[in-house]
Amino acid sequence: MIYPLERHFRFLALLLVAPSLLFQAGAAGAATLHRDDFTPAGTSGWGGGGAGGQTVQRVGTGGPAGAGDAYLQFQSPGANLAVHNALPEWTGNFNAVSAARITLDARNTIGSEPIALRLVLFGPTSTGNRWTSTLATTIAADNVWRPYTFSLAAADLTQVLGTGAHNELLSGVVQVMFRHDPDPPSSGGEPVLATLELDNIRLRAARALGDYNDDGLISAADYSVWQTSFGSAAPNFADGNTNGVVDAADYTVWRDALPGVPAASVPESSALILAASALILLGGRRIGRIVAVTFYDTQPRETV
Ligand SMILES: [Ca+2]
Ligand SMILES: [Ca+2]
Ligand SMILES: [Ca+2]
Repeated sequence: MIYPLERHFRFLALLLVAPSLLFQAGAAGAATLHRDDFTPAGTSGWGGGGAGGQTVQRVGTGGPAGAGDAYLQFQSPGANLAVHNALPEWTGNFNAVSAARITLDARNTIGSEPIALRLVLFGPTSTGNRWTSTLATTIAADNVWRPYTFSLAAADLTQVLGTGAHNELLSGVVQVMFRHDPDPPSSGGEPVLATLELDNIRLRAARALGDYNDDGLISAADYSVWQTSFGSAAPNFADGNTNGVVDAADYTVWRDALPGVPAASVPESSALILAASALILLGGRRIGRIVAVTFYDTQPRETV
C-alpha cells in the first residue's frame, strides 16, 4: 500500500528525476507495418477512377507537412467515392503481422459535400467476406488536414457481404478500401460530390503502452506528452492506465515501457522518498509549498 504522503513524494521525485531517465530512453520496434506517404511517383497502388468521372492522382505538394509533401487526391463529381489498394503491401494475412488499425491523414476540400468515410476490408474471394467500419468518420469540407484511425477489430467492423468469420477476413485480406458510405453501413457505398485527399496511410499494430505520441517509439517525446497532458480527463493517449485521467500512474506506465533501462536505474518508492526528502531539506519552505500544492492537486484525481 502506498500512503498518501509517500505517493505525493513519489510523484514529485518522478518529476525531478525524469530528465535523467530521458537520456536512457531508446527506440522500441516501429509499429508501422506499411506506410504510403506518396513520396514516390504514382499513386502507390491506390486506384478508384471510374465511369462516373472519378479521378485518382498524386499531388506533389501541400500535404500535411506543407510544401513539398506529396499526397493522394481522389475527386468524385457526384459518383461513388471509393479508393482502394490490392498490392501485396495491403493484402494477405493481417493477423500474422499483428495489424490492428489503419491510420491516415485526410482532408476534404472546400466546396465538397461532407464525406462519411469507412474502411472496407475484402476477405477471401471464396467466401466473399466483406466488412466495413460500423461507424463512419465524418471528414468536414473545411480544407484542414487531420489524423484519423480506422480499427480492424471485430468490435468496430460490420459484415456487409459474404460469409466467414472476422478471423478469416484478417487472415486473407485481398483488398483494402476507403469509401464514402453514410449510415447505415453498406456493401456498396453511395455517390458524393467531393475531393478526398489522403496521406501517410499506415497499416499499424496496436499502440504500445507508454507510446503517448503514437509514433511507434517509447521515448522522451512521450514523457513530454504526459507532462503537458497531466490532469486532463479528456480522451488522451497519455492516460496509459486508462482510468480516465492523466495522472502519476501514467508516468509509471511510460517508465516501465522504456526499453533498455536497467531496473537499478529506475527510481522506486524508497529511493524517491529519500530524494524528495533531501530536496525539501535543501530547499526549505519554498519546496515544501510545492509539495503541498502537488499533493492536493493530484490526490483527488487519483481516486477517480
Ligand atoms: Ca506525403
Ligand atoms: Ca512515442
Ligand atoms: Ca491515468
